[in-house]
Amino acid sequence: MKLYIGNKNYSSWSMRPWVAMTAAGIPFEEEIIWLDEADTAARLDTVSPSKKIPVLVDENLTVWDSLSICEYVHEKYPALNLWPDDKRKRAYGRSLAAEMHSGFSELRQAMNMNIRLRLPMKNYSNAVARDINRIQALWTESLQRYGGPWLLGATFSIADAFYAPVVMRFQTYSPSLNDSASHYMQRVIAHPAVAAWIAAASTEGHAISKYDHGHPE
Ligand SMILES: N[C@@H](CCC(=O)N[C@@H](CS)C(=O)NCC(=O)O)C(=O)O
Repeated sequence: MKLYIGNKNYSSWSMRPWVAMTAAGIPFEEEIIWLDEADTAARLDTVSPSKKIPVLVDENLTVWDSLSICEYVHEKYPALNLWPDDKRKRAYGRSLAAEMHSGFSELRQAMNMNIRLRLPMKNYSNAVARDINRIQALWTESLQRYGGPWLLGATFSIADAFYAPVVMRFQTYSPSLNDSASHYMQRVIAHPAVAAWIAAASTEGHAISKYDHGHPE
């Protein structure tokens, strides 16, 4: 399988399946399509039906969109527990991932992912504060419900992979968080799959200057 991704420093959507697959030990090749460069559109055109990454190619099958890629690899490797066996726990985990996938647009705009940047943000809108509070509440509730250290308990799942880019954003912009959320963040940052992504992001170059001084919108 080959996973096409964007810059590790900026591409929050790419981070999700890459981290989920790496954490589960699924073998895959990766190819980076550098964003915001002269040939980006042409390269996206050749691999991605949606002209966006991430895209997974498995022989003659193309799977696009971060969530469907994670669901596909979970079905291909069910024994790796990217989702839990228990149907109710799995439904809860899918709710976490779906809420991230379709929500938090205020936070995503105001705090774009830029792993190399440190820019503590003193003021943000009420809408961004609501997103931060909601994420903090759902982390805290999940950790209490399943006992941690990950959102669904003992195994790092697709739900954790979906929130890993939020952890990167919180690391950059430093909103104040409760202890449970802060400790969860530290565990995510230290997870070997996330640490490998961060290390690559730190040295990959290909800076996009409009994103390198904070939030663009
Ligand atoms: N909902 C999609 C979003 C994918 C997306 O927006 N990808 C961005 C990069 S993070 C992209 O490919 N942008 C193309 C471009 O900037 O030219 C997913 O979950 O995969």
